[in-house]
Amino acid sequence: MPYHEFECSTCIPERKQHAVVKAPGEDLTSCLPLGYLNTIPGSISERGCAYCGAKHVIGTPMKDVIHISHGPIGCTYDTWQTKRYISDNGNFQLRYTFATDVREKHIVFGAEKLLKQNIIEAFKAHPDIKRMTIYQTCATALIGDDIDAIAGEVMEEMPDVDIFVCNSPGFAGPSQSGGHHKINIAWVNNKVGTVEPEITSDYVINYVGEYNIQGDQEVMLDFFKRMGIQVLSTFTGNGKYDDLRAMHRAHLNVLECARSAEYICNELRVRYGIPRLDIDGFGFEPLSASLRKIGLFFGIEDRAQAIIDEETRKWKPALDWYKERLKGKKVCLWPGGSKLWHWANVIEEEMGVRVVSVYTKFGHQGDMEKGIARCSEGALAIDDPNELEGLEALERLKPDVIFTGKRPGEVAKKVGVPYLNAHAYHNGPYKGYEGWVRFARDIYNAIYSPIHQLASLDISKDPIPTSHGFMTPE
Ligand code: CFM
Repeated sequence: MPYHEFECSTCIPERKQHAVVKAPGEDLTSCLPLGYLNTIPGSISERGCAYCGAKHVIGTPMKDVIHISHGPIGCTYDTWQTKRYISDNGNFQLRYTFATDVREKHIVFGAEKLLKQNIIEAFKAHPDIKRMTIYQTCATALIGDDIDAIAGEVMEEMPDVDIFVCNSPGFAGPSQSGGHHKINIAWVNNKVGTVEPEITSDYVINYVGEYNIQGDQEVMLDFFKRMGIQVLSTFTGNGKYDDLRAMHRAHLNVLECARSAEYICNELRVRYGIPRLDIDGFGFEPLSASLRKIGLFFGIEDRAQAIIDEETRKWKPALDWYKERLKGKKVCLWPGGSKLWHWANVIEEEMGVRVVSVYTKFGHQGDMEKGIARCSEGALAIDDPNELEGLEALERLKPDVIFTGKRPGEVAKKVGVPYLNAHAYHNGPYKGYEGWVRFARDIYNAIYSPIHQLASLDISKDPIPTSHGFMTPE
């Protein structure tokens, strides 16, 4: 698997080891792109920071909580509402964002007083909400504010509230992945085991690493409910703060995104002996295998099989209709983390598209290894890409569609490549059988929409289609 050097990055020679082309019969152990290292100076990375990974990926999906950033207002405001992790309490966690608005004078004199004032003010403004998370940022980490001490003071003064502190400033890791780790461990250290749940079933799970993007989690919970499983907590999509304090009583941790949440599962195994079962809600086959595995664990395989049969019968014909029309279409699969391996081979197998490139912004080597293993020969794999490399890859590969985030997605549109939002989805949920068909329909619509032919027209030269045929410019 030879390294791939981008022309635009020849001035940053270290970048060469961060991209590879999968060669015939290659051995993954001998040549993987480097990954999960600090971004190379000079390369304008598309990564998020460790604060963002802790707060916006994992903390904020919790729904009955005031989430405060202790720092300059930009940290929270500029990252607000870019996600679609919905909840069933009117989306409290998405509607409001809170920051202590640290200014220069606080940097000089300290911002602990300001923090305490803000905590009390926020609880007073929302008297129904009794739970809070507080996030350190680079600025308040550097001046050394003791957030834990302030939270402790407030909890003493207001005995009906509970506060969780996450000390994961932006610089606490090479990317958002560092923040995932920090908040996983802080939660298990400080909150798990502080509430005792009511157990109502013989089959009790935590559903971990699932963030309810456009309702993904609701689809999966419906399957678990039909199997008679009690879901004690959801980490953290649509998650209730107090349910998540009771994670220690589950019989099994069912883990979706291993990149962001394997840490807490591993700790729960060590500390409470709860086994970890990795599953995959995307794609008919991976989802069916996952439901079977959970059924097998509890000895209720027949219940899983009944769901698989019913759902497959209902949705497979629609999926096949799209597969027929998507066959051979070239795709760049450029998400942030684990979706490169969750999706790589199953979209080829079940939708007929061909993955010509995968990338990850913050995946570890293991994510890249799994992603590349699931790609066909010739696929270009890139670690922590920059915008110019993305453009060069699009030029070289000429994909029919790319699955990525908003920022690279808008860039792709400008060069005439349709994009699907791999993070927040276009018309999700994408999990579950029906969701997978919805994903196929979004791909179909992205590729075949006539808007792309119109967008690539040069109206000064090309004939313009109108309702009565083509009009040629003068
Ligand atoms: Fe896991 Fe995620 Fe992802 Fe992730 Fe993300 Fe995301 Fe993603 Mo955006 S937790 S690693 S940090 S599956 S926010 S819900 S879509 S980059 S591939």
